Amino acid sequence: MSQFRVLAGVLKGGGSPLLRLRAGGLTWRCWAHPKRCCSSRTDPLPAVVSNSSYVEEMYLAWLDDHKNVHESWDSFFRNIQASGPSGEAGERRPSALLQGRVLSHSLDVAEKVVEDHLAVHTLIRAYQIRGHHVAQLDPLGILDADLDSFVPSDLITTIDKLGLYGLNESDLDRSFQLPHTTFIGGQETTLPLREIIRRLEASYCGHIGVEFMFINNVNQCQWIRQKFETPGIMQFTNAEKRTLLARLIRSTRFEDFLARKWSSEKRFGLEGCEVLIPALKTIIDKSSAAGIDSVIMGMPHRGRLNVLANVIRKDLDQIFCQFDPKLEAADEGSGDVKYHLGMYHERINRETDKNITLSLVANPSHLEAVDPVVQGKTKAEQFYRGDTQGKKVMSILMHGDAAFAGQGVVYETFHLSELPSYTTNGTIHVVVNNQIGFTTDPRVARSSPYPTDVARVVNAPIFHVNADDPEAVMYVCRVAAEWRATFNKDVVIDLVCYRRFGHNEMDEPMFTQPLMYKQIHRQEHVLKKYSEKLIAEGVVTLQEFEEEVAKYDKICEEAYTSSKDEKILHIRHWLDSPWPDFFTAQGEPKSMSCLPTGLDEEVLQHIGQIASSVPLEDFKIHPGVSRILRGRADLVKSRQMDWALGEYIAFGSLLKDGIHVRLSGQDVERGTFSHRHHVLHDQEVDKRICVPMNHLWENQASYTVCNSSLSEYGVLGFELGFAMASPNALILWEAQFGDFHNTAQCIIDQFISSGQAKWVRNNGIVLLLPHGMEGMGPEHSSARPERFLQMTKDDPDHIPAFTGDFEVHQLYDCNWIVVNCSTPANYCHVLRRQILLPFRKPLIIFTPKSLLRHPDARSGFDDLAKGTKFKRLIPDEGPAGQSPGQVKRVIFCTGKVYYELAKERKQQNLDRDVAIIRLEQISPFPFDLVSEEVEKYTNAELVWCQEEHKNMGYYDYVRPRFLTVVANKKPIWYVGRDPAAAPATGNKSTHLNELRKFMDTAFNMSSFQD
Ligand SMILES: Cc1ncc(C[n+]2csc(CCOP(=O)(O)OP(=O)(O)O)c2C)c(N)n1
Ligand SMILES: [Mg+2]
Repeated sequence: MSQFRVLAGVLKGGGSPLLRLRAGGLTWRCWAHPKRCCSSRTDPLPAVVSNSSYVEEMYLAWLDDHKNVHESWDSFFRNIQASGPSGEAGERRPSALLQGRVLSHSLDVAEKVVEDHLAVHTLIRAYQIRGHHVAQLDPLGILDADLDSFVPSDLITTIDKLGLYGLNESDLDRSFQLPHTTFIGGQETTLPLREIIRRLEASYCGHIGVEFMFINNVNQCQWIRQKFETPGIMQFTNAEKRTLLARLIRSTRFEDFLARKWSSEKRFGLEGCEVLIPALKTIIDKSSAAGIDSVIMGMPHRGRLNVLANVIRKDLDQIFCQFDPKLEAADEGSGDVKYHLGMYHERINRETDKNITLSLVANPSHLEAVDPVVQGKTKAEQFYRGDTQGKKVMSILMHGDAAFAGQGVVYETFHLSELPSYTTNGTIHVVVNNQIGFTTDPRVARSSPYPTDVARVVNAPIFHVNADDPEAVMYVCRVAAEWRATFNKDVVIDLVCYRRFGHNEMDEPMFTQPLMYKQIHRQEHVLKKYSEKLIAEGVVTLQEFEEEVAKYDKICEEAYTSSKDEKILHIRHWLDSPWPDFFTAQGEPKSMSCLPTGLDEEVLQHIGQIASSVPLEDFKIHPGVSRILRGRADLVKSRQMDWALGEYIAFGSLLKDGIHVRLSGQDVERGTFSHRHHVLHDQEVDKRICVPMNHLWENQASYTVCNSSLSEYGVLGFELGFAMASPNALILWEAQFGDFHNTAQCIIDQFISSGQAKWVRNNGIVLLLPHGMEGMGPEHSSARPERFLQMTKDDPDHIPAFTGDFEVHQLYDCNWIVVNCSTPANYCHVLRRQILLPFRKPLIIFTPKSLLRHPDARSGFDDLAKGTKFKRLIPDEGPAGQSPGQVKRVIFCTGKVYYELAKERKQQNLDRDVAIIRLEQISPFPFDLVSEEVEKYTNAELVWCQEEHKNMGYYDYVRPRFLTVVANKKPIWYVGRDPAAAPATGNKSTHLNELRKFMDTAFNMSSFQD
C-alpha cells in the first residue's frame, strides 16, 4: 500500500518526467508531458495532474458540457462529483472557490481515484494470471482441471470480493481508465468496473483457461492478451462452423463404425475427445496457410486410428483390414499392433489448396518415448531443406494427461526445444486430457496442478480448453498455430475432456471411477450438442446434418467391403520415413555388397593436415590444444594415426562424398577425454569458434558436432529421429561414459534393437559407448556389452551358409551391429562401412578410454590405404600366427584387453605358444573367420578372455557360438573376472589384483588341466 501513497504524493507535488511506480508487481509509466498542460480539451487526463489552472479550465469546460472534455477528464470529474458533499454536484463555482475548495478536495479525491485505478489494474492482472483456475474447463462439470476447487481470492466471483481492492458495489458503475496491458476495452480506453469484470470473466473464465503470465517476454504476453481479450475476437463464419461440424461428424462416426463392426477389439477410441480431429486439422490448415508444407507428428494410442483416417487420410480399407485376424504379413519382421504403426502421406490441403506432407512416426507402447524421435526427424528435415527458421517443416506432439505429467522424457524433450542444434523452432503440443490415466485419478498421478505444467519451464503458453466447446477448441488451435508461426516457440493445447469408455474398449471403468462414469453416462455427445447449436443458429439444417452423417457412414461401409479383398498386410505401407532413392521400388537394397573402405593417400594426408591446423586467420587457440595439434601433425608426418585422427579421417572422408555427419552427446565437441577437439575456441574473442572439419573441401557436406543437454533418453531419441530422415548421413550419439546409456534404455530396446522388425524401417544410427575396466569404479567402466549382445537376433546354434558376400548378408540379416575395435584404422573403417553398406543398421561401438592415448593403439596410414577394409577379426600375425601348429593356446578377446594380453605374453615369453586373436565385430558373429582361425590352430586349446566379470561382457554371447563352430567337440575356456553384482570394483588395488589374477590364468599353460 505504501507505493500507492507514493503515487498520491507525486500527484500532489508535481511529477518527474518519467515515473516508474510499482504496485503489486505492476509497472506504471507516467509521462508528465509539459505540452499536456496547455493542450486542448480533447486531450486525455494526464497521469500526473500538476497545474491547477489547467484543471480549473477543464473543470469549467466540463461543467458547461461534459462532452467538452476528453472522456478520461469526464470520468475524473464524475468521480470527484460522486464522492463530493451532496448538494454541490453540478454547481458552477467561482474560480477561487474551485481552487480553494473543490480543487483541493479534488486532489484529495484524486488520491482515492488513483488508488482505485491501481486496484482495478491489479484486478485485471489477477484475471490474466489466475483466471484459468476458475475457467469452466471440465465438460463433465464435476472435476477441477487444476485439481483444486479453491477460487483465488483476487478474482471477483462475488461482490464482497471487491473489498479486497478497497472497492465496493457502488464502484461497479464507475468508469476506469484501462492500462495498456489489457485489450478488453477494444476501442474504449475506459470502462465501467462492472463491464471490466464481465469482460475479464468472458476472456479468462469461460471455456478457455489461458496460462501465460509466467512468460518472461512482455511482447509475447501482450500478443496473447490481444488474442484472448479483444472483444468479439472469437468469431467463426458459417462456412467455418460447417467445416467444423463435418470434421466432428467424421471423427465421431469413425469410432462408432469401428465399435459397431469390431465390438470386442481394442482400438483406444477417441470417444469423449472427438474434437481432437478438427483440432489437429485446424492447426494443420493454419500452419499450411503460414507456409508449412511438412508436418511430423507423434502420438500415443488414444485416437490414433482416427488420426490416421481423418487427419492423415490413410485409406480406410487399409485401416479396416488390420482388424482382420486372417490377414497374413507380407514383410519380414514381427510387425506391430495397428495403433503403433506410422504413416507418411502427401496430399493437398483442402483449405489452402497447397501441398502438404503429413507423417506420423511409429512408436512403441512406451508413452512419450516418441517425442524426441519426432523432434529429431523434424530437425533433420528442416536441416536438409535449409529451413533454418522452421517455416516449412514443423512437428505436432500429442500426449495423454497422465503420461505428459509422469514421463521424464517429456521434460527432456522440452529442454531441447530452444537449443541451437536441437530446436525445431516450435512444437505444437496437444494433450488429450481425459482426466484419467488407465484407472488412476489425476490427484494421485501428479503433484502439479495441471498435467501441462512441465511446459512452463520453456515459457510455452498453455491453452486449457473445454473439449465440449468445439468453437473454443478451434479458436485456441488457431491461436496456437499463429503463435508458432510468429514466435517459433512451443505451445500447449490442453483439451480437457473425458473418456467415454474404459482405458480400452474391454475395460470396465465403473470398477474404479463409479461417480465419474455415472456422469459420463449422462453426458450428451459433443456432436449432438454442437449439431443442435448450429441447427438452432440456422447455420445448417437437420437434413443437411443427417445427410453429412449418412455420407460418411457410406464411405466407411464401402471401405469395409473393399478391405475384405485385402489378403496380405504390407507393413511397408505404414512406413513413416521412406527412402525411395536409396532402395529399389520394392524397398530392397540395390546391391548385396560393400565397397572397400580404404582411402587415397592424398585424402588421408589432407584430412590429417586440416585436423592438425587452425584454418582461420588470427585465431588464438589454447597452448594445450596447440600441443595436441602439433602431436597430430607429427603423427601425420610419420603416416600414423591415433584414435582421434582415425575418427577425423572417417568423418572427413564421408563429408567429402557429400555425407552429412552429425555427432551429438554430452561434451562431444572437445570429447569427454579431451582427445577430440573438433571445436576450437579463440582464447581472446569470446564465443569465437572454429570447426576445422568444416574447412576440408569446397563442396563438402556440412559437419555438425554439438554438445547436448545432459540427457540420454531425450538426446538419443532425438538422434535416432534425425537418422530416420535420410540414409545419406552418419548420425552418431556418444555417451559420456558407456554405462549412462541405460537412462536411454527405452530408445535402445524399443526403437534401435527392434525398430526394423516392428516397423520395417532402416536406421543407421551409431552409438559410441566408452567402455573399459580401468579402475574407475563401478560406474564409468562398463557400457554393458552383455545387454546389447543379448538383444542381437543371430542364432547361436546355427552357422549361416558361407555364400555370396557373407559379411554383407550377415549384416543384412541382423538387427544391429556390435563392435569393439582395437585400432584407430579399424574404427575408421567401420564408420565408413556404415555408409557404404547398401542398407542401414544401427551400429553399437564400444569405444576406448585409455587406448585413446596408448602408444601401441595406433595404426599406420597403410591400414587405411585404398583397397583396405574393416577387419571383423584380427588374426595373430606374430610368431604364433606364423606357426599355428605349435600353438598350445588360442586366446580370443575383444577390445582393450588385447593390449594387456599382448604385453603379458611378451613378458612371459610365450609368443610362440599362445596366439591372441581379436574379435572386432562381435555381432553378427563372424562365424566364417572364427572357423578359419579355429581350423588353423588344430592343437590348441581355445580360451575366451575378457576383462569384464563372467556374468557380463561378451562371454555368454560368444560361448555358444564358439561351441557351434567347433561342433561342441572342444571346450572354450573362460578367463576373466569372477561373476559379480557391480560391473567393477571401487578399489584400485582390488582392480589390479583381479587383473593380475586373470592374466596369470590366461598364461598358465596348465590352467585348464584337471
Ligand atoms: C512408459 C509407459 N508406462 C506405462 C504404460 C502403460 N499404460 C498404457 S496407457 C496408460 C495410461 C495412460 O494415460 P494417459 O496418458 O492419460 O492417456 P489416456 O489413455 O488416458 O488417453 C498406461 C499407464 C505405457 N504404455 N507406457
Ligand atoms: Mg488420460
